[in-house]
Order: sequence, then structure tokens, then C-alpha cells
Amino acid sequence: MSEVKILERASEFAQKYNLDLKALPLRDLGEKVAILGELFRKGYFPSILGWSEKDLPALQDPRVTYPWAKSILVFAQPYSLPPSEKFPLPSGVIAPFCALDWYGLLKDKLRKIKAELLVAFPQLKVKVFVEGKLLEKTWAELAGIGWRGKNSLLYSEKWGSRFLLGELLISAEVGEFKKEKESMCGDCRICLDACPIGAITKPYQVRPSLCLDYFTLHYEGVLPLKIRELMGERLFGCSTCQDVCPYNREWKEVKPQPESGPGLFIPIQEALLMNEEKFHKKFSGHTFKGKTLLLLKRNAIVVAGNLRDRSLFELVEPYAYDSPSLLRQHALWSLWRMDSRRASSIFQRVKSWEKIPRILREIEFLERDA
Ligand code: B12
Ligand code: SF4
Ligand code: SF4
Repeated sequence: MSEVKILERASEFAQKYNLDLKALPLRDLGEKVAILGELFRKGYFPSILGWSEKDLPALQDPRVTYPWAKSILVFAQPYSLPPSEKFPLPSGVIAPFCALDWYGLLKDKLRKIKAELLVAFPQLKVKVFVEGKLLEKTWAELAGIGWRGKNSLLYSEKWGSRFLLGELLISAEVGEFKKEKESMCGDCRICLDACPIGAITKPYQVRPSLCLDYFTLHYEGVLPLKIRELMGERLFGCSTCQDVCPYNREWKEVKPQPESGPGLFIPIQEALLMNEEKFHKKFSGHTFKGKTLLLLKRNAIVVAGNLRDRSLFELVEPYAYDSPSLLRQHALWSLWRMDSRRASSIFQRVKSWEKIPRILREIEFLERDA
């Protein structure tokens, strides 16, 4: 089994599937990963994914879990949609990375490349990763895919930051360790200043538990009041720190496009009236795996409040009476934002039967704040 041939074939397959590919041998991983312990203690580790300190050794070296692994093939899948034409108001916005099922497309491609590599090299061991327990940006950076922006994302010359990463762990040693590319940010700090919530706490460091992407897509509880306001029109995901970046200014067409996905916006009315069947049809594929209609409705109710569009009042009102407590709480806030006078008579009614202390506390708070 010739290492050179493996890389040659992998590169051919990458080209065939419109992916960028760089390879990284798993020796000499560099001192870059030594910083992980410190990041964990400072709260920069994504506990939101269930990663904890006990995962550090395996994250620092994938061979801890996969002793047969000798290299990582890192693939970059660009994602893009034509800049959105003016969408009908009132609508909620969906970040470009999840507007179509780019993750699903990438996973399909990597599975095909794995199958083709195994036909050519039957002794090879291969494992596919897409959003797996792997330090994807770090390995991609060391493999030479691109450089870090101050918004913590990886940038390539061709695609700016608008690409996703996926990997094949393989049992042959290919590629070479690259010195990380110098950041091209210079003195720029546009993304830090544009982040609505200050989640980019320092250049190159994002605090996961502050990011609006986390709150709209991963956090399933009651949203803090400040977060609700800062969400603005964001229904799922946030891409502000990418939209403002000079390196993302040029729009580049990416083909083929995934077949499924909700698109860049959803009318709020549609989101509020959506049923399970329509939800699963619209949000199918890998990107929205595990996401629920409840999450969509919570976010749509919040966006309705932020739009302060009174035409949505009647649509949100039923959620204040007859829905899961999560939605009842957000609905009362949303109605209050749309029309505090009408909302206050609803508060009186709700107070006569509502039993959940946190909802009653929030009503009290809103009334006091009037
Ligand atoms: C958790 C996670 C999130 C969290 C936290 C993000 C964050 N930046 O911390 C949340 C949910 C908020 C999130 C949001 C997004 N994410 Co995300 N996310 C991940 C995930 C699953 C893990 C990343 C992680 O925390 N790793 C652990 C930390 C410790 O590693 P790290 O941040 O890379 O830190 C290293 C270096 O930065 C360096 N370092 C960090 N701080 C410091 C400080 C100093 C002083 C030094 C020297 C070094 C240093 O050391 C670390 C170790 O090498 C990865 C997929 C994966 N499995 O890797 C995707 C991933 C990073 N996300 C991705 C994307 C696309 C997004 C979003 C754009 C989604 C969207 N809405 O469109 C947003 C962008 C937000 C942003 N500005 O980062 C892509 C990034 C692609 C790219 N071009 O870079 C990834 C790789 C997923 C993928 N498969 O493509 N994400
Ligand atoms: S995705 Fe949004 S909230 Fe998160 S760091 Fe970027 S601008 Fe801030
Ligand atoms: S906006 Fe400026 S600082 Fe932020 S990633 Fe882009 S170039 Fe770097």
C-alpha cells in the first residue's frame, strides 16, 4: 500500500466532489494542543456538546481512541447561497450554514470517498468524522487548510470563512505537518465590535455559552431576557461575525447545492403555524438532526416580539394560554414587546391560573418594568 498513491487518490476524489483537501500526519502534533487544559479551565471548552476534561487526552491525540490512526485527511466544504433578495416581512432569518443541509452533503461525500478508497486500498482503515469529537479547526489549521480569523473561524484564500470541515482518519501516514499560517486580520477588529453580545471575548476566542448560535440552535431552555432582545430576527444560527468580515465580502457560487434545507428565512406566521410533519419535512437532514419544533416555535415567538409587529399578536396569543411552559413564558414576553397595553390584560387572566413560579416571576418583572 503506497502512501503517495493513497494521497493521490484521495486528492482525485476530493476534486471530483468539489472539496479542498489537506493531509496531516498524527506525529508531531505540535504544542498547539497543549493549551487545551488552560482553555478548559477558563470555560472555553464546549461543555454544551458534553465534552469535558476527561476527553482532553483523546482530543489532544486521536490515536488515544483510534490507535491504528496515522493521519487525518481534512476536507473543506464551502457553503453559500445567493445573497438573499429582500424577504417578506415579518420573517425570521436562518444563518447560511444551516439554510441548506451542507453538513449532510459533506457527510455523504466523505462516505463515498471512504468507500472508493477502500476499493483501491482494501487494507486501509478509515473513519469518517463530521462534527465529531475531534478538534477540527486545530487539525485543519495544522494541515494547512487556512488561517484563523479573530472570530475564531478558519479562513481559506478561496472561500473566506464560509466552509465546513470534515475528516477521514486513516491508517496510513500521509501529508506533512505545516506551520500554522499567520492570521491575515492585522489591526482589524470589525467582527469583535459587530458581535451583538460580545461573545468574541478576545481576538481568536469565542465563549461558546455566550454565542447566539448556541442560544438559537443548542440551548433548549428559557432564554435570558437580554438574549431574547439580542437575537433580533435570528431564528436559527448567527453569522454576524462572518457577514461583516472583509474577507467574506465576495459572494461565490458553490455547486452542487444540497437538496434539503429551510432556506435563508421563514415567515414568522409559517413558523408559528407549523406542525410536526411540516417541520420534519422542512428541517430534514444532518444539520437539524435532533432539533425540535419546540425550539423553532420558541425562537419564532421571540423574533415576533423583537419585530414588534402587531399583526402577529393574535398568532402569538394562543401560546400564552395553551402550550408547553417554555412557550407560554416566551409568548407573554413577546406579546408585551408587541403591545404592552393589550398584554397587561392578558397577564391578569394568566395570573389567575398559571402555577409555574418562573412564569409568574417574569410577569411580575415585566409589569414592574412598565
Ligand atoms: C463547539 C462549537 C461551536 C460553539 C462554540 C464556537 C467557538 N468558536 O468556540 C458554537 C455553538 C457557539 C459554535 C458556533 C459556530 N460554529 Co461551531 N463548532 C463547534 C465545534 C463542535 C467545536 C469547536 C471547539 O470548541 N473546539 C474546542 C476549542 C478549545 O478549540 P478551538 O476553538 O479550535 O481552540 C483552539 C485554538 O483556537 C487555540 N486557541 C483558542 N484560544 C486560544 C488562545 C490562545 C492564547 C492561543 C495561543 C490559542 C488559542 O487553541 C485551541 C486548541 O487548538 C466545532 C466542530 C469540531 N468538532 O471541532 C464546530 C466548528 C468550529 N463550528 C463551525 C461553524 C461553521 C460555526 C458557526 C459559523 C455556525 C454558524 N452559525 O454558521 C458559528 C460561528 C461562531 C464563531 N464565531 O465561532 C465550523 C468552523 C468552520 C471554519 N471555517 O472554521 C466547525 C469546525 C464545524 C465544522 N465541522 O465545520 N460552534
Ligand atoms: S456567531 Fe454571532 S454571537 Fe456568535 S460570535 Fe459570531 S457574531 Fe457573536
Ligand atoms: S472581521 Fe477583521 S478581525 Fe474579524 S476575522 Fe475578519 S479580518 Fe479578522
